[in-house]
Amino acid sequence: MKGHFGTNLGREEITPREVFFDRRRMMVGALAVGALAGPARTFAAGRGDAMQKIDVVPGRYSTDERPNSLKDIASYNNFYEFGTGKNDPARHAGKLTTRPWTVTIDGMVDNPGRYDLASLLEGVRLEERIYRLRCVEAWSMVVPWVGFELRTLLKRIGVRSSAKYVAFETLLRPEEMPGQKSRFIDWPYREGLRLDEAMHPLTILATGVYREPLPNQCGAPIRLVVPWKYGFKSIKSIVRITLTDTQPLTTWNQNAPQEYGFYANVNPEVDHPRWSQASERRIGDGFFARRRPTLPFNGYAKQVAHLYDGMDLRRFY
Ligand SMILES: Nc1nc2c(c(=O)[nH]1)N[C@H]1C(S)=C(S)[C@@H](COP(=O)(O)O)O[C@H]1N2
Ligand SMILES: [Mo]
Repeated sequence: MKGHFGTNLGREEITPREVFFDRRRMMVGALAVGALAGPARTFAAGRGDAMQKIDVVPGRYSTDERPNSLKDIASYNNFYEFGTGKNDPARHAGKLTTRPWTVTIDGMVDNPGRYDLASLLEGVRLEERIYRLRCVEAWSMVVPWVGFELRTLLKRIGVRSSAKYVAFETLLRPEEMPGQKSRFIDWPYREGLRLDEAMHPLTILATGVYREPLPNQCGAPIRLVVPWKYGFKSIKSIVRITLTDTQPLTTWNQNAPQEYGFYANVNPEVDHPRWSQASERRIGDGFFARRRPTLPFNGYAKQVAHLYDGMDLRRFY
């Protein structure tokens, strides 16, 4: 962990660490992750090396498909805070200041507060998870994320039994996010998950890619990754996580409810009103390469389909 965000982040305005860091529970969490994922592997170059890699353990559920290049992953992005073109985030996100960074965690939790990111990550064992990302515009990528299960954080914060959903918000900072100067979206960008989706071990908070800290355009310093849902659910540059008992507003559902539902599970049988979702174009394959069939739940049906037993997925799209 050290070297990822450094240890010298500002600690001003944060909730006293004692409130949150029950040492024993934290250690148990770290051990549990290690036990599931096998022995720690270090990909690090020598100490002091500018290119030092993040320590990670190989995580569960990784696809064995070949990951996209870092260049693809960092140059073909959706991050409307920096413009609507796929290259805009790479061009403009460099301006974003990502440290210090705090995440407010509030609502139906035992330990609400405004937490310094470094302190939130202390003791968390980072994993590498190679996941498919499937965008609603029918392109896809394979990304070697570095991250940890969202449920690890939620358990440490203490979720009250009344909570049913988790809401997320991105940073609002128009001085550094030029896209926020136009009002086509009611900023900040918002997303949400049902609590059982948020607690699913496939749902991670990512802080890196290719064992490096996230490039800003990929949602630095911390973003959500929900691999069985369309890409827009994977909210970037998170500053607030709220536990609530009502289904949260989400940016795309609010903007165009007939096109973007709250659930947004990848589903080849439910078309987007303006195009088919039955197949996808893998970035890096070349524009004329054959499209690939899209898999239900983006290939993660075995792990997550049960979450939707008895639900009509045409209605709850
Ligand atoms: N804050 C924020 N998060 C966001 C977006 C955005 O515009 N703003 N775009 C979403 C969409 S539509 C997709 S497909 C993914 C893209 O993630 P990537 O650029 O890392 O591939 O980010 C999602 N998260
Ligand atoms: Mo997307």
